[in-house]
Amino acid sequence: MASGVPLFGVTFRNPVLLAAGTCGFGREVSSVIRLETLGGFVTKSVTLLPRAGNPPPRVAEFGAGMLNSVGLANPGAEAVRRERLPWIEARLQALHVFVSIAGHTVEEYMEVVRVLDDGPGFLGYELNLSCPNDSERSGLPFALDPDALGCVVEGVRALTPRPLLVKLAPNTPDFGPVTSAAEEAGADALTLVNTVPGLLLDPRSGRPRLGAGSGGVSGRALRPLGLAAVRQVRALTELPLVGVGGIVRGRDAAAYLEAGASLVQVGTASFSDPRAPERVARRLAGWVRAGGTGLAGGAPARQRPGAGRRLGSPLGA
Ligand code: RRO
Repeated sequence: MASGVPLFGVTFRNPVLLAAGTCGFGREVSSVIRLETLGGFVTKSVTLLPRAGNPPPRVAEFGAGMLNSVGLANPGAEAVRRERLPWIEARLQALHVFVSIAGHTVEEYMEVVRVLDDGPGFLGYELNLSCPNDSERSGLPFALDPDALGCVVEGVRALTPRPLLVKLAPNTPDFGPVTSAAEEAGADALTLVNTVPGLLLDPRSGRPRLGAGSGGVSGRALRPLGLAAVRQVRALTELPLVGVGGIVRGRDAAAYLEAGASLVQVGTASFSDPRAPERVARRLAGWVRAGGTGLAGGAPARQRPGAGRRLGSPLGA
């Protein structure tokens, strides 16, 4: 395994996490994914009230990945606080867990944090500001509106000292304004990227393959977009970056670290092969040992003053 990654005042066993929306709250995948081989995971996005999600089918495969429109199905903040976090606390102490949170308004994000913040079992939050499958706000995610994004981050920042990852969208025309807005409002790191909006049609009927119509593209097709985003944002900020999109092999994860990420997330690859995340972590370590990255001198990332610790190499090398 790659050696530990010191970040946010803890050490991640390795740089590989499971991505939001691909592992539930840990328990759902714990019989098929050896979670203890990973650095941690991000939960399914949590909203204040339970959401049933979108009509089926919610996922469709295509040659280069997957399209989804799950529609934020989740049990709501109270149930997560009462049932899911205690399970994580009891079973997964060596893992670092981020709770993904989502909402329609700044106040909803804040309310979710008020419900969860004194709960057990998690390190911090990933603010999902980039869900492509939410029709509120005229379908414009917070991540495409720097002012709105800044308001959410600022509102949550005032409520919690826990680390805040801010998850951005790949279809941002210019990462500059959203990066500055997140940083100025107190983000501790940026997660790049969420899925990109897309559509699959049945060629005979002309009808969408997903019940909700369009959805978010993930998997291999997303990798060039994720890498481009990490490289661009690396030049804009010294905040730590978390790279996600199309990671299937150790070398894909290594490319994200080369582009400037400190941690990576594996998502879609684990659906077809639950051993994929563990293999990515193992092969990434081999890749680094073999000198496949030029990272031994350390990453350029810094941490928000107050979050405290200076970063070493993202690989702990
Ligand atoms: O639940 C979803 O449909 C979903 C979410 Br919240 C997200 O952030 N990204 C995505 O592709 N699907």
